[in-house]
Amino acid sequence: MTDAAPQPVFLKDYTPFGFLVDQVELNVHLHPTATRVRAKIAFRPNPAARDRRFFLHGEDLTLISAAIDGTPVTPEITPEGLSCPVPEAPFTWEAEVEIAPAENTALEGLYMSNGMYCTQCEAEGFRKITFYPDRPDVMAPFRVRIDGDLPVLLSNGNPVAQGAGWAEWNDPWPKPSYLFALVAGELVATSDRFTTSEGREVALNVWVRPADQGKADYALDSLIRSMKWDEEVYGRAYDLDVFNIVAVDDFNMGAMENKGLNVFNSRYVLASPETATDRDYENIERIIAHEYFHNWTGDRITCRDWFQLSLKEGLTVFRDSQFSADMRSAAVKRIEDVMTLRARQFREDNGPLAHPVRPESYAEINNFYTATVYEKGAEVIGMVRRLVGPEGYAKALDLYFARHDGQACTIEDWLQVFEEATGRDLTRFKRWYSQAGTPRVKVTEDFKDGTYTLHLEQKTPPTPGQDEKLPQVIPLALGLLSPNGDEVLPTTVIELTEARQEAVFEGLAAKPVPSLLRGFSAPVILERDSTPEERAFLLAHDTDPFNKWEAGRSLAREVLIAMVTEDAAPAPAWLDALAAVVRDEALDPAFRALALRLPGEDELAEALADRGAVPDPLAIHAARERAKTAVARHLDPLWAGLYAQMACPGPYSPGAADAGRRALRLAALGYMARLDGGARAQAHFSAADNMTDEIGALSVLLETGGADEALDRFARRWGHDRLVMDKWFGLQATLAAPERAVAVTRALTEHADFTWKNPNRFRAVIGGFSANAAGFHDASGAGYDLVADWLIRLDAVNPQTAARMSTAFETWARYDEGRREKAQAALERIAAREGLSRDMGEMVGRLLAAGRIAA
Ligand code: 0A1
Ligand code: ZN
Repeated sequence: MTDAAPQPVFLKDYTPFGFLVDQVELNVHLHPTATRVRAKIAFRPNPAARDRRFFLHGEDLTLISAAIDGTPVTPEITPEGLSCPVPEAPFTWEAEVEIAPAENTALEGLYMSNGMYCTQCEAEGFRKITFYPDRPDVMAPFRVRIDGDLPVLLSNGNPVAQGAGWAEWNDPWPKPSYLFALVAGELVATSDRFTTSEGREVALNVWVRPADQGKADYALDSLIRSMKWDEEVYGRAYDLDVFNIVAVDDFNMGAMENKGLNVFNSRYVLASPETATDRDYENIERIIAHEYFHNWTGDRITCRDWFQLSLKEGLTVFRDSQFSADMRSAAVKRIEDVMTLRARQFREDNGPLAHPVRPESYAEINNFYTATVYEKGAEVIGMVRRLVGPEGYAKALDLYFARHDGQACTIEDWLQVFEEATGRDLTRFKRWYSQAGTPRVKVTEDFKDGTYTLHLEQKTPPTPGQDEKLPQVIPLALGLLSPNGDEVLPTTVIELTEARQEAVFEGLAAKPVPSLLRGFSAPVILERDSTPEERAFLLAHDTDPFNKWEAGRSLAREVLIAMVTEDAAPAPAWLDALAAVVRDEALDPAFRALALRLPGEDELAEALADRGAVPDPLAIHAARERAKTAVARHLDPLWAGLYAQMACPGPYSPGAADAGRRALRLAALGYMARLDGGARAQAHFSAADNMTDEIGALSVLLETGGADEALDRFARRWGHDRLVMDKWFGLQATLAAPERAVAVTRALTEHADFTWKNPNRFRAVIGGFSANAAGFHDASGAGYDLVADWLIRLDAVNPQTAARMSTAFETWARYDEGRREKAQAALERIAAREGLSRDMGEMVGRLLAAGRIAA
């Protein structure tokens, strides 16, 4: 290992940088292996700082020359950066460095992707472009000149001037270096214009490679809707003359909010009905909105340090969720968000990688772009909004933008505007930022003489480094239903603040059925003994769409657990309740499709572990298969009608209404395949005129067997399209039967088109396989070894993506001793590697340490 115990950075150690930057001028002369970057930076002493040591971050840079106020200097250089004596007055720093973007496989800093140059600077990539105080609290205007033999040369801000082989850009808004971007390539734009509420004319461009021309319309349309929405809902207008979006094939994450020049993973830009699924369209809309919204929540107001990451990410995820809810079905969006939260964030919070929304230390910040910082961070904002109400929220946000525009802020600044705007004390609420783990709320009840009492107890389990937990402030939205199904108490929010509390409801004629945690009003786990009859009753009668779905989901979970642990038959009450939902034409098809989706294998494993059992991945897989077949049989009379009824007339539209119909139709197709041997799915596959139907039918065939021919046809048809082929690779790894999964995945890694250095392709295969619970947790340990081998291989070229993928091992400690031993051995093998990255070193260290405690 390079660094067995990488030096952690602590939140408590924050100190401001000793200097302010008034202006940055960059001149980038592009060359694949010898790009020259000249920087001229105006520094002056920071009156708010005591420490005046002049240290500039810099990694993998060859320094050609350096000067202060025109006089050459010879700084002291380490692998992390340089230092040198400087005047005690304002001064100009100049440096020229050389870098090799074509050799940059880590995809941080300036790199190349298919002949185009692009940058990724968040979190700490700018230091690979030039020497700089690469920290978010140093904000400056940037002026950039690019020289390069490519037709399109882009950077942040407004274009100043351009000629053959050069272009100049000026970004007047002070920004931290992580928002710097540069793109150069042979690109074509899909363009439009937008006039802001402030009367500014903005040129909008979505840049793609010529071969992808024609696939950017939906991204552009999503951008325009996002701009309008942010003006209408948050009063935020755009602030430059151009807004550029670029699609790139090699990208570590989803997209990046660089000021005025968003860079996107091409999978979140490119779409046509033939190549993109409904889910892809939905993701494009959401991520375009997310990056655009960052212009205010991230760029204009940024983070003081990386511990405050959720200040911009939690808030921006919250905003993009509101946007998606407005564009589509709010109920369906909420259900999908909660499914993701539980699958990713609850899993994180309950395992060795648990950390607070605002972490207190890290070795590598790239490891903290997590579901906790993003999704739990968004839930925390949703709770604040629930506590202060929509008007209080709007007032606080106005104050936030007015007071902090142009600043690098903290969670304290954020909470302070709520306290001032609403008069509410958030001292206790702030624990949501510092305490890791998912609170459990245990509910018991009694009913006497018309009085119904809920006894509520909350407890947060220990997480690594945090044994003792304090009670959280939990907004609990609830309603009460009378036994005949009428709502006797409409949605009411009660606030839990103590470890134990009661809520009393008087004057009731009969014992009500409670509908608790409506709309999933807080990211907690509700524990309450409930009968299948009561769940079926709520599934039929609850007026809250989230809880209606939740009732069905928890019913399904209980049934499946009984099937695993007691080898029980699927409960008829569940099958009947499901049939009633599917038959109910008053319900949104998208909702009905969600109701037909069974809890995943990982969710069941988690539920079992939670009850003190050791989950058996194969038994879970088998029970789930049996349950699906039982559903198929029980609802057999419904499928054909549903399949016919949900066909979409007219040309493909990615909107929520048609997407919901397709989802329900494909769900029906999936169940039908268990009865007709896949005949209808084969026909559906052959007749498909859009990717949703094509890949939907292919998934059905993969699950039920008999997909070989369809796979071949698909590959012949789409072999030229990287994004479509990612789906082909991913599905096979994810859906392979447990006993074949390792072999199938290994074969995929041997495929000529397994271009593993491309993060999307690596994620499709290795990430897809890791999501195949029964395959990955194969008792032989072969799944662990396969993933470990590939993590080791990728770590040497792309530490960031490799480290993210190590979360495959997040749940290893919940399994039996045999599996634990093998998983631990695989992790130890990674940890022992010579030259392991800091990213991977930290992840594997955390995975192992907490696992050993649990073991
Ligand atoms: N800020 C971006 C995501 C992002 C984060 C880190 C990156 O590299 C380490 C790249 C992108 C967002 O929230 O969309
Ligand atoms: Zn973001």
